[in-house]
This record gives sequence, structure tokens and C-alpha cells, in this order.
Amino acid sequence: MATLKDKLRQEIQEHRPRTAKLTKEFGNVVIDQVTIGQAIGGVRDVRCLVTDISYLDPFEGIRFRGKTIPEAYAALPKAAGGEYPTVEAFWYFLLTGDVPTQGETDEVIAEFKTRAKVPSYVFDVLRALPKDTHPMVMLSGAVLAMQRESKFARFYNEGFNKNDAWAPMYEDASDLIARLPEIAAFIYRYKYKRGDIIPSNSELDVGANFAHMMGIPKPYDDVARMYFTLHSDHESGNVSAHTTHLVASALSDAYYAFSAGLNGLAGPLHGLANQEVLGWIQGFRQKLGGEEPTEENVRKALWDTLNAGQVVPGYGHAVLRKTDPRYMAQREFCLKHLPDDPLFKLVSMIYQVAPGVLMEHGKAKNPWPNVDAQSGVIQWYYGVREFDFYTVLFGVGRALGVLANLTWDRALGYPLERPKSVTTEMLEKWAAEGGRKL
Ligand code: HAX
Repeated sequence: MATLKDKLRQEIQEHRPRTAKLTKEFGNVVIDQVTIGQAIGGVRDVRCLVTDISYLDPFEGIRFRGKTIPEAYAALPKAAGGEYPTVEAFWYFLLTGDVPTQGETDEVIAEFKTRAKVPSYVFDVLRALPKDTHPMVMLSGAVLAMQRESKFARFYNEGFNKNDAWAPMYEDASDLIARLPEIAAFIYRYKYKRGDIIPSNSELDVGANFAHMMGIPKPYDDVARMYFTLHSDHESGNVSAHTTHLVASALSDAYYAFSAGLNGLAGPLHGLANQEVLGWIQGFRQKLGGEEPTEENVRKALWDTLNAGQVVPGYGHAVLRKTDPRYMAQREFCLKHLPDDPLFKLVSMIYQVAPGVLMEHGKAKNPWPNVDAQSGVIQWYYGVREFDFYTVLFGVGRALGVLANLTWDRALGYPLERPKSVTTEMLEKWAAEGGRKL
């Protein structure tokens, strides 16, 4: 049986002529234009990034390698006794676009075990930080601290060869994905469980081992598998994916690039929104002072937030124009496993009320919930109530998508990213002339 790396090598060889032909023969074909609004307004909707790993349709939501979330979950091999695909199967799928067999999945599980050992100095770095350091700083710092392990950096220093650069990038990506769960669980137990660290169990797949290291019984193994895979990729323009890609475009290795991506994920408009959602809910409950939440007092709290000039966390999206299928996937889990949980009921009530409020407010282009509106509920239910940790879980999952992308970036020789700036005066001139003369 060909290993994942062999299979990838073959796919890369097959894919390269397609990219080369597009660049050489069709490089001047126009696929988009840029308005002044887009240049000032965060480059929304400008088609200028290429990835085959996932695609986000505004009205359908995410497809991973052409499959919707339910399709991908139905197709991929599950963990024994679990309802969700293993992280390892998902990684194979994101990298190659093919659904692995059980045997191929088991090979990745075995391969990850050989890569999973976190160097001890990483834990020393984490222990040296003050305990009240934000867990995202800890995660990003741990990844950056491991840069000396980079096989890509060694490859570059020993004589870089563009043709083969994907292979050490694949090595770094696989090492990082195998190690991140232990680092994340360490951060959790070190910070919130008096440093009572549970050692990794090399018998287990990534999801089950993470649950074990967190000290949380089943079905948290499936929760971990669902979380890490749902959060893996959302095409390439979101802040964490784009930052990772941008930094690596300078031939920085995966450690530098992913650490930078994590710093972007830690922004409240991006991945930190899952923490913000729980913060908002706690604030709301405190104001109620024991009174039962009703649609009426939820509506009032939402308006209070908007009238204070703040955003409603967990709602809205730069691309999506419907309820995020990642929200729905987690909601389905809740309906099955925790239908009567008070926090789930409150989040469901917010879902009933918030879209109408946001529509009436009239600013947000998308009044529907995104992935972050629902993700804290499940963690809270299984005892992870330290909600500033939630973005770390997002970060571990996000590694799958962005690191699969970096491997392909190197395989297809994507160059240094370097968009062009203009000045305000130029914009004013082109505005007066009705557009820039091309
Ligand atoms: N509450 C209040 N106002 C909102 C809003 C919300 N949830 N979502 C958008 N708006 C406002 C924007 O702030 C903007 O106001 P201004 O014109 O005053 O600047 C206006 O509506 C238009 O924004 P938009 O075009 O609809 O949205 P953007 O593409 O600019 O921003 C965001 C997308 C996700 C950042 C935005 O919807 C938001 O701030 N949401 C709340 C934070 C959040 O949930 N972030 C997580 C998003 C998913 C994700 O990346 N997860 O990691």
C-alpha cells in the first residue's frame, strides 16, 4: 500500500502541469476586478487566492474537497465505536482529496504516533509564562518555540530546491498536527487544573488521545474529532488561513507561518469569537440575576449590545449569507446528546431572536450565526468552562486546513505574495475619472 506521502507525491506530479498551463497560457485571462470599496474595505469577494482544499459558497457553506460536511462525515472512516471520522482520516482527505480506506487511515494513525513526541523544552517555555497568559499566546508561543525542529528550514539551509520543497513542508505539517493536541491539553491542564498533566496514550487516535489528556470521558473523543475537523478549513481568505499562507510565501517554515496564523485566529472578529460568545452569555445571565431568560429579555440584551456600538459575537460572516453549516453540525450534536441543557436552550433561543434583531438593525450583511455561536455550548457541557481556552481548540483544528494548504503551496511553487498599494490621492483621482485607465 502506498503511504500518504507517496500518494501525495503522485498527485502533485499530476497536478503541476495544470497550474503551469494556467500560468503560462492563460496568465492574462481576467477573473475579477477591484473597486475602491473593496480596496478600502478588506478585499471582500476579490477572487485572487487559489486552493483546492475547500471552497466556501455564500449560500451553501463550506465544502471540503467537494464534499459538504454531512457528505464528508458519511464518507470517511470512523474511529472504532465513534460516530465521527478520525482526525487522521480527515487529514488524508484534505491533503489528497481522496477518501482513505480503513487501512490507509490506520497508517496515518501509526505515522502520527511516530511524530507525536513534543520536545520537553516546549513545556519549559510554557511553564516559564505567567499563568494568566492567554492560552492563545501559549499555543502560538509553543509552536514558534518548536521552529528549531523544522525540516523545511533545514532543507532550505542545506540547499533549497523548489521542486522538492513540498516534502519537508509535509514533514513539518505532519509533525505539527501530531503534536498540537498534546500541547493544547498541556496548556489546559497546566493553566486550569493545577498543572496536573495527564501523559499522552500512544494507543489512541488523535481525538481519543486528546480527550484522554484533557481528562474528559467519552463521548469527548468524538467531540474532539468533530471540533478539529469542523474547524479545519474555510477556504483561503480568512485571517488565519491567509496569514499562514502569506507568511509561508516568504519561504518561512510551517512553524513561523502557523504561529502567525494563530495570532490572527486570536482576534475577536475571527476565532476568539467563540470565547466572546460565552462571555456575552455570562454577562447576560448576570444581568438577569436569576430571572429566566425569555425571548423578550434576549432581544433587549442584543439591542443593548448593538446600541453600545458592539458586535453580537457569533453572528455575521464576511462570506456566508446563511446559517453556517458548521453551526448546524454542532447543533445536531447538541440535539442528540444534550437537548435539555440550559445553555443549549439559551443559545437556541438567541438563534430564534438574533437574526431578526440584526436584520432590523440593518448593518450586518449576514444576520445568521457562524461556527462560533454554538461551539462553546458543547465544551461547557463536558466541563471545559474556561472559555478563554476555546480558541485553542479552534487553532488545533485549523492546523489541518492551513498546513494541508502550505504543503500544496510549496508543491505548486506559489510565489511570494505581494499585492500592490495605492494612495488615497490616487483613489480620489480615479474616482473623479470614473475608474483607473488600464
Ligand atoms: N453584530 C453587529 N454588527 C455587525 C455584526 C454583528 N454580528 N456583523 C456585522 N456587523 C456590522 C459590521 O461591524 C459592519 O459595521 P460598520 O459598517 O459600522 O463597520 C457592518 O455590519 C457590515 O459588516 P459585514 O459586511 O456584514 O461584515 P464584515 O464582513 O465586515 O465582518 C464579521 C464579518 C464576522 C467580522 C462580522 O460579522 C462580525 O463582527 N461578527 C461578530 C464577530 C464574529 O462572530 N466573528 C466570527 C466570524 C466567523 C469566524 O471567522 N470564525 O472564526
